[in-house]
Amino acid sequence: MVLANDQRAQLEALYAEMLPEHLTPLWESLAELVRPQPRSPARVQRWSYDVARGYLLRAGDLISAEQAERRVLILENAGLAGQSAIVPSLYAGLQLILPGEIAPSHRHSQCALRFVLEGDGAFTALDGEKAIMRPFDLVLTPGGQWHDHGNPSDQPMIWLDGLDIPTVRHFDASFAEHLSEKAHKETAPPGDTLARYGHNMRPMRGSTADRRPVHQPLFHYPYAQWRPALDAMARSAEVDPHLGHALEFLNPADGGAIMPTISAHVRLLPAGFETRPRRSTDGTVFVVVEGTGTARVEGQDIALGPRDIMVVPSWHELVLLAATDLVLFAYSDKAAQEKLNLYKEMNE
Ligand code: 1HN
Repeated sequence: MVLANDQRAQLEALYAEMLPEHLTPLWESLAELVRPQPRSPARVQRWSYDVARGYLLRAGDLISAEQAERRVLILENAGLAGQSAIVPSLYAGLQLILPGEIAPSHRHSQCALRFVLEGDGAFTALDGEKAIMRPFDLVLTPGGQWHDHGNPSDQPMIWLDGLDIPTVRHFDASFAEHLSEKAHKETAPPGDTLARYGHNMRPMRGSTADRRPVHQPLFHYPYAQWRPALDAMARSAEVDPHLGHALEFLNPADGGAIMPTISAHVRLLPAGFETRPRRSTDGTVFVVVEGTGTARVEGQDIALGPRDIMVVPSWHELVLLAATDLVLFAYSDKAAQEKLNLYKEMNE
């Protein structure tokens, strides 16, 4: 805006007078408020699993899971300091549960996913039904459902938590409560829901509607199912130039994203493959499941190794280069953006 000196002075005087009335001029901030394209405050970042794990295990010596309620190190984006956010809409954390520990039952408005990184045999119980967690399993705890965790195995268990905390905060819509008992009473044998809804089938009679919400029955997507599916796809399908071989996790109730605010997928990039450049409005959290490679984000190279975690904010150009076969898990707020008609991508 080009303004004459005296006009500027008079406007500044006006702003100063209005300020106590909580009135501010749109014309001074319009260009900043309505951007021609996204300019995320979030930064591109990678967390080395080994470094984060070291700190998490040290926290494990100092505070119990029960004391902490959830023993988690937040992966906080440097561009969003103090917001407990990895991208403006989403949260990420690394949770540790040691042998014999429990994390008590609670429920809240926020939706969560767990992606197992280490250990075998701990569980998440959802409304009293356990999902036994194995490496690289995806487990959901959708909003409003009671959940507790326990580790009856003899190994530490570490998983990535992905939640829509900043989204719920944005809408000022957070409710939470604790169960009076530490663990929910068992309502079904482990794996019951997976057997009924995890194979493109659903019960004809003996509906679980009294126990599982009809709109969101399935909450366990085992590695033992998704990994062979990805392999079969890689053997038979032509590789997508932007994504590699990619499969999205679905809610069997409606064929849509796993939860109302969060989408998740896995992909396999064959050794030597380099993706075409792509950008999308859903800032995305990636986890390396296996292999090594490089992420080139806006021309900046980030080395990727097993279990590393990387965030690529909205509208950053991403090229992935696979040194070996590279398998990635990813989650984003695409599900929420599509509902709001905001989602866009650009594939070069
Ligand atoms: C939560 O419920 C869990 O259940 C983990 O494991 C992390 C962070 C904020 C709010 C709720 C869990 C969380 C959380």
